[in-house]
Amino acid sequence: MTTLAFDVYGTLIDTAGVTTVLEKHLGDAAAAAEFSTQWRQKQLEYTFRYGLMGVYRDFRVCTRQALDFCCDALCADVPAAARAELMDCYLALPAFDDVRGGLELLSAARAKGARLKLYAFSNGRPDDLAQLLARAGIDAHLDGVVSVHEAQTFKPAAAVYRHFLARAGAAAADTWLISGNPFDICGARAAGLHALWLRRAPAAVFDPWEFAPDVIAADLIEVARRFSDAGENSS
Ligand code: LAC
Repeated sequence: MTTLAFDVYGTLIDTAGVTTVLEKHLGDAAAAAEFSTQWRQKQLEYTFRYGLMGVYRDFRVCTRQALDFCCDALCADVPAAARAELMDCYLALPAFDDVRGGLELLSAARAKGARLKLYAFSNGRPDDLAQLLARAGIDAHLDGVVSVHEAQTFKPAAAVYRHFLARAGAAAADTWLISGNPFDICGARAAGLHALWLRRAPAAVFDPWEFAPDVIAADLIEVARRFSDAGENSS
């Protein structure tokens, strides 16, 4: 049995989906794109910092604090109601275009005998993830959703990858993390899992660390083709 753990934000779900609402409030497309990038970077920085501090504040808190930081840092006059709208937007972010097709291919492969288990595995809160994946219409393809919330820390702490394996009842040697986030790939490799980096931007550069991805793919269709014959002849 091969277990695939799909990262959510930046892998299945596009965090740049906030750009349209940001543009409405900031009034210009370039400012909205810049804000969206910085918001995401700050959100992740906060997860790393809380992780190192040994203090847990959930992902929604990190997202909100990062939003408030960006409003201050970028001198954006975003009133409270607009900030609330942006936070709601985070619960309805879109899936990347290739995601539904890729998951359908994997589901079809399973129906033909591929021995695969499919999970979402994310920093997000369980209730936020349930809403997000349902609204994006992809939850039905998954065997389960594992949140770091259950381990009370964030990726790339080794504890969260161990938690994933325990929840999925999977061995590290049979498990692949599929992620668009290089720090997540490094964390999974350091914890002994296999890892596939979804290089969503062709110009993206991977960190020059010893924890490199086993495989690089451009989209979920390529991922699905790679795993479609997984373990058909083994247990
Ligand atoms: C997640 C982060 C990496 O979904 O965004 O876990």
